[in-house]
Amino acid sequence: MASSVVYFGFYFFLVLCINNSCFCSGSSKSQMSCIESEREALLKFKQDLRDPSSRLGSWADGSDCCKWSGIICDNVTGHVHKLLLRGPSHFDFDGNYDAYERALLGGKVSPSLVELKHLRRLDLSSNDFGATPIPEFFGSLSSLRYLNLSHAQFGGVIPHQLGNLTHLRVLDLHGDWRDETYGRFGEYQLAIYAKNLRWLSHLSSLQFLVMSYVNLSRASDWLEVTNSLPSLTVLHLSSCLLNFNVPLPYHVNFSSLAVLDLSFNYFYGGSRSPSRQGIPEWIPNLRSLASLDLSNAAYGSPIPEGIQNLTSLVHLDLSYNNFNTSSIPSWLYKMSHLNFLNLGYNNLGGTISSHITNLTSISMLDLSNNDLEGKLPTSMGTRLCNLKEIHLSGNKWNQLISQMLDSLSGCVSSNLEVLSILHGQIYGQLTNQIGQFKTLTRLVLSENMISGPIPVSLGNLLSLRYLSLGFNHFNETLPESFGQLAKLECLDIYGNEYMEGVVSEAHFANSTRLRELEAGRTPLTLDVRPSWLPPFQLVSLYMDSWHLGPSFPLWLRSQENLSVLMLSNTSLEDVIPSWFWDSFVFSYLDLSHNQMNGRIKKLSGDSVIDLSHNRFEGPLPSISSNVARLDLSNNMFSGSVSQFLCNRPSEQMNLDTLDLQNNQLSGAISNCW
Ligand SMILES: *[C@@H]1O[C@H](CO)[C@@H](O)[C@H](O)[C@H]1NC(C)=O
Ligand SMILES: *[C@@H]1O[C@H](CO)[C@@H](O)[C@H](O)[C@H]1NC(C)=O
Ligand SMILES: *[C@@H]1O[C@H](CO)[C@@H](O)[C@H](O)[C@H]1NC(C)=O
Ligand SMILES: *[C@@H]1O[C@H](CO)[C@@H](O)[C@H](O)[C@H]1NC(C)=O
Ligand SMILES: *[C@@H]1O[C@H](CO)[C@@H](O)[C@H](O)[C@H]1NC(C)=O
Ligand SMILES: *[C@@H]1O[C@H](CO)[C@@H](O)[C@H](O)[C@H]1NC(C)=O
Ligand SMILES: *[C@@H]1O[C@H](CO)[C@@H](O)[C@H](O)[C@H]1NC(C)=O
Ligand SMILES: *[C@@H]1O[C@H](CO)[C@@H](O)[C@H](O)[C@H]1NC(C)=O
Ligand SMILES: *[C@@H]1O[C@H](CO)[C@@H](O)[C@H](O)[C@H]1NC(C)=O
Ligand SMILES: *[C@@H]1O[C@H](CO)[C@@H](O)[C@H](O)[C@H]1NC(C)=O
Ligand SMILES: *[C@@H]1O[C@H](CO)[C@@H](O)[C@H](O)[C@H]1NC(C)=O
Ligand SMILES: CC(=O)N[C@H]1CO[C@H](CO)[C@@H](O)[C@@H]1O
Repeated sequence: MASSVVYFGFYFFLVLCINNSCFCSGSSKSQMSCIESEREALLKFKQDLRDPSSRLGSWADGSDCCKWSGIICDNVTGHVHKLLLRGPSHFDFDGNYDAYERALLGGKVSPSLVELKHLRRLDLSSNDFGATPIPEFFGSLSSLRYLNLSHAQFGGVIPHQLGNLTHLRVLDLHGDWRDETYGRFGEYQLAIYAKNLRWLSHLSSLQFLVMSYVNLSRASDWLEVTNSLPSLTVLHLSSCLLNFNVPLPYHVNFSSLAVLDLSFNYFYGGSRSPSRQGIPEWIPNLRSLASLDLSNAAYGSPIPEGIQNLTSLVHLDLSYNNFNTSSIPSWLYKMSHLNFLNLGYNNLGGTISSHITNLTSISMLDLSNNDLEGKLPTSMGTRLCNLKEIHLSGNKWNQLISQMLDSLSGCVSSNLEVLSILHGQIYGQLTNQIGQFKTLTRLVLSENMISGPIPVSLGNLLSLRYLSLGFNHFNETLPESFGQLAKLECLDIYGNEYMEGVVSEAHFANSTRLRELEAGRTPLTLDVRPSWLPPFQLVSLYMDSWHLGPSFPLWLRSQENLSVLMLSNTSLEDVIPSWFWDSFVFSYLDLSHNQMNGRIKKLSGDSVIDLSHNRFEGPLPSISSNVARLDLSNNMFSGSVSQFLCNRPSEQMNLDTLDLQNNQLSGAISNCW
């Protein structure tokens, strides 16, 4: 009764207001309050939830529930229309897992939600409901248009009551792997499953369906039911253990399907051996498809020719299938409408035909990890003007790098953002022509045989964020033009054993975003002032085999977030400064093969530490319980071993490898070990 009074008062007020275009603010506040019974239902719902980070802090008794976070009311009737409690992505927490877990909602979903009779949109995705079942009463939220329970860590069988949500347009039930539960063969288990999909056939308004990572191995009606949904446009059934040996409907036509994802279905769980059933013969019937993902779905079969009949296709992913076809089939070159083509990891051999230049719409082309060889067709660079990303890694090109870049020069070189040729058997010198590719954000040429100096023109690639040139035969030093790469986050020149010469402060003049410097096993010399304050804040630094010594590099003190430090064999002849152990919590520390000396009191917070082959002396340091691997061998530590080993008998140590050989230690190894 109370609620209907509010309803009418609110209604008249608003109509009046719209006409005067005053809308609902200021003095109108009291009349805006939500419907009493719905507020009570929401408070009950909150009470049963676990919310360690107080995401629902604004949900306070006595206040207008339409203003609470995550709630949207209808602005005419005042009924709660949307309940949007999507959790965060762990990417937002930059490795701080505790903070991430605290930000997830959990606990019990209260049936009081049924009171929200006008709820159209419910999003509880990306939370952690701890493998509890999806509540059956969701089936009573009969106004729902949108239900998103994706990655919410529900478990068990999907309740058939969802079949009563006949207005649903969007249903996202993307599942999760179940923690620490393994199947008969030790494989991970999926947390949610369905024995059949009969209930789904009632949802005739459904347009968008995601059931990826739901175990559908026993749902032999999956094809019949999904095919019969008249409005379905998007269907994601990745990693569902789908059975394709099911009764075929009379005619599979999925009348309005535009996006179909059947990836990772023959491969996981169920049958232990790769299937050779190939791609189902009904796929070529789906003439309206714009996007088809069959990655990891047809292991070892021939490449399915019927795909050429899908003339609306713009996105095609056929990666990870190890097709037994010997080369790229010629019909693929005719699919000129393709914008995205992934043929990675497929054993395809032979050369690339010049007909590839007919794919004039292509923006992302992945041919990595096949057996392709020979030259790229020369006209690629002038014809494929939409190309933004090309992946050519893991093939046997046996080409000069300059020839590959020639083939890509033209309109391609002025648009390309990603060029990746890792481990591609390319050689010769990288010349200044690379400077044409000004839009590159990611350049990967590592694990090849490229020789000569690194060209100065690389400094022109001002958009570059990721540069990987490791394990090549580059010589000479880095060009100073690297100091211009203000967007660079990761630089990898690891393992270029022919490089030599000086790297100075100027090489990092604008490196404000650099986080990873992987330059180990590259015998360069760093020449910077002791008081240098680098513009970057590194997370990992590999400089092993550089000439850094004899003094300890004091500029490291400015690196607040350093977690990996590799300074082995860097001619250091110094004591470790006192601030060093207090400033850092390393996950990896290697100072071995130097002439470092002095005493060490305490090794704290670190997990892998190698201080071997130095001249450290005095008693063995105390170590924190986090240390997992410790190498103090070949030093001049002295004193009692049992003192070190028996230091804190009550504490659980994580140590799994300890090397103390070649020191001047004494005493017996006692029982506390
Ligand atoms: C009510 O909501 C609709 C849709 O959200 C919006 O377009 C409209 O402007 C709103 N009206 C008022 C009075 O706020
Ligand atoms: C469901 O929520 C997830 C995030 O939790 C989002 O990535 C996904 O796109 C949503 N699904 C739909 C169909 O909107
Ligand atoms: C719909 O709800 C009714 C009554 O609650 C129930 O008997 C029926 O099984 C439900 N339908 C589906 C498809 O679950
Ligand atoms: C999927 O469900 C089947 C049948 O219940 C079960 O045998 C299998 O272990 C499950 N597989 C996974 C990966 O969850
Ligand atoms: C799909 O197949 C069914 C059954 O044969 C047929 O009734 C329907 O008209 C077909 N729809 C389209 C769009 O071809
Ligand atoms: C492709 O379409 C052609 C003509 O429309 C048809 O003859 C052929 O059988 C189709 N191929 C496949 C594999 O469906
Ligand atoms: C590929 O597999 C198919 C089906 O198993 C077989 O008929 C064909 O001979 C194989 N082709 C090659 C090149 O191995
Ligand atoms: C590519 O286009 C050219 C010119 O339009 C045409 O002659 C050739 O047949 C096409 N190649 C393929 C494989 O369709
Ligand atoms: C670097 O390598 C190039 C090509 O292999 C060679 O011509 C040049 O002499 C080398 N430079 C030095 C300083 O060794
Ligand atoms: C560093 O960047 C600034 C501003 O972007 C620019 O003016 C300066 O020339 C750059 N310095 C070097 C060494 O590239
Ligand atoms: C170190 O990392 C933390 C957490 O990612 C970040 O908030 C902080 O700004 C970083 N410090 C520096 C100096 O970059
Ligand atoms: C007072 C006022 O603005 N009245 C208007 C309300 O809206 C109707 C229809 O849009 C107009 O005809 C009135 O003049």
